[in-house]
Amino acid sequence: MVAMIISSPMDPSLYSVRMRASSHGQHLTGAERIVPAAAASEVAAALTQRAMLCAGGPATEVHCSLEWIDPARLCNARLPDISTYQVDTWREGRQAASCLLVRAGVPVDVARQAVNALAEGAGPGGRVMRGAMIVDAATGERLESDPARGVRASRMDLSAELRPQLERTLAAAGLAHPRVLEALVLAGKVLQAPGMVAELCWSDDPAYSTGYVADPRSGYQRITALKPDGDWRGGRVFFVDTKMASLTALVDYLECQAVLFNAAGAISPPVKWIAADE
Ligand code: WAQ
Ligand code: MG
Repeated sequence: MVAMIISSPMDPSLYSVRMRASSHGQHLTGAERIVPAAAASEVAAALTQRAMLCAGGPATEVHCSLEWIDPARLCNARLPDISTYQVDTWREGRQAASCLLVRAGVPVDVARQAVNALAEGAGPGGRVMRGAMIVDAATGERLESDPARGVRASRMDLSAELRPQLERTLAAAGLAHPRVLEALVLAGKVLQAPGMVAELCWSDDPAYSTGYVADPRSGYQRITALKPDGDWRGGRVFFVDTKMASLTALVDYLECQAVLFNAAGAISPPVKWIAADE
């Protein structure tokens, strides 16, 4: 008789499944999920396959880890609301980004300095960082200890129930691109961090120029162009109120705290950005 151990579909445990792949020391791709125990090995296989088929490959090293999440430490949360500002040019988009950051409580010079840092490549030698800059929202000082890596938000996902439902609503709103869902989940976790004032982001993908400014009150505010087509620079900035939380507590939350989203926010139809005198 062959004994089989299968985790029961009723097992309420959740696992963090994380994959990262590199080619000769250069980061290629990464992805992560939080899934029920019964799905963990299947999801690990799917992420590993994604790494092996990655366009920039072949991957020479693939790391995939599965980690049990202590249910007592899991945080359940609701995703931010989504709005979209349409701009005619990336220059207008960058002005809109500064303006939304100011509305979130970031001084205008700090906002502009951060936009310029991403535009010029915020890593050493003007390269793209692997993670985010952390900026003191009051002074503009950069606080991340490693300027090449920055800080990486990790251990966040949608619940198994919310994922298909959100995929449908995003598709119906014309937001089917997987980057939207991924960035929304990341921003959702970031906005709940202690002392978080706002986040600024645009992709390093030369073919993807939409980015966003997120803040706890206004949610996830997309801006349709934040860089010229073909620009390979991009990144993220987390603006923090250092009086509200220590850097150690903030980084620990961003990297380690498991956050599972089980409710969606509202989605507003796109509107034309109108610059106000701010
Ligand atoms: N934590 C912190 N920073 C990160 C992380 C992370 N987990 N992942 C990426 N970054 C930083 C890193 O510097 C990347 O170069 C930069 O962010 C951009 O990452 O609504 O796709 O994955 O239409 O290229 C936003 C708009 C898309 C989506 C953002 O970012 C929409 C995107 P990418
Ligand atoms: Mg990228």
